[in-house]
Amino acid sequence: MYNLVKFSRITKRRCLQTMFFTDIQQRNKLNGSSSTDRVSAVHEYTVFFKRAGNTTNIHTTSCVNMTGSNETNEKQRGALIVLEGCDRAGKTTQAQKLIKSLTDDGIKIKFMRFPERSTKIGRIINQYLSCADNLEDHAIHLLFSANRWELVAELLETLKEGTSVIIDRYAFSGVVFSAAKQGMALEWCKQSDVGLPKPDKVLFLNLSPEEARKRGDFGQERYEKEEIQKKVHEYYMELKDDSWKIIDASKNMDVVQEEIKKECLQTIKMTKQTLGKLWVVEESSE
Ligand code: Z5A
Ligand code: MG
Repeated sequence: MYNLVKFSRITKRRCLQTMFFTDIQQRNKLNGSSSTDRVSAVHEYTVFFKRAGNTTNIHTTSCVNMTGSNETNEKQRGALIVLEGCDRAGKTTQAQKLIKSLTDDGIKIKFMRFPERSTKIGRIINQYLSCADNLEDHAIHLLFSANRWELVAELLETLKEGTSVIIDRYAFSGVVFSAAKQGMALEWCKQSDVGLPKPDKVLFLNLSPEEARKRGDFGQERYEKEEIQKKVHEYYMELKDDSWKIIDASKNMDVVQEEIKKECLQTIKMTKQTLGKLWVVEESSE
């Protein structure tokens, strides 16, 4: 009886191992990387089995299993990558270049941005940003947040089908621009975005307000003032965690692009199946 159980466990493990390698090799092919990239395959396999062998410790509240199952041949989800940074740091320019370059390389990739001004909520935000309308500080903060929540289903669906998403600004912008105002605490500002999909990587394009001023159109919209930008930078640094990478955005556009692309490819390659939830503390199910 013991031998039978042992045998079936080993057999099961071997089957899973074969399926897992095949899956990774297929993904590598799609991503344009070498199908013999065994080092990363072995790494992913090890991480996977550490988890699978310890299922009681997998926390359920702080991450989203993209398939809703624990089958091993599940489709690899896309990576969620966010570009953040102060005004005129080059987020939109870099995001667009990146989308083109990754698409040309055959990688499934989609562009999103916040605020997304084309929705009903987005149109109100646009009126506010262009100073055509005024809104109470807490109210506009919640609208920025609602603008993200209204697109979460679309975002999750895209990731689930294996397409990576590059987002130009996200909840971090929401928090820092509101917190830079009088009487709005950073912790309060985070609350409405708690539980959003957590980015696998945040690329922070770092540029001083002095450098930003030299770039086009600075000062046209509501927050484009130097003292606000300085506070915004401070708050960004308070939100920074291990998933952030600071990029020097004062360099030449192509140099910046090269660094960003390298980070994205690495993130796409190493993306785990479970997607975290933003600012949700991990809880063990024990
Ligand atoms: N906001 C908020 O309050 N709450 C929220 O929840 C969210 C946002 C999501 C509008 O956002 C405002 O909304 C924003 C935060 C607030 N306010 N501010 N400040 P937006 O994303 O729509 O803002 P934008 O109008 O697109 O500006 P931006 O994002 O700050 O700029 P950017 O995308 O970082 O820069 P860019 O448009 O790519 O480049 C700017 C110029 O610099 C352009 O002429 C480029 O050609 C040039 N450029 C770019 N890179 C370089 C390099 N490397 N060298 C030289 N020149 C360069
Ligand atoms: Mg932009």
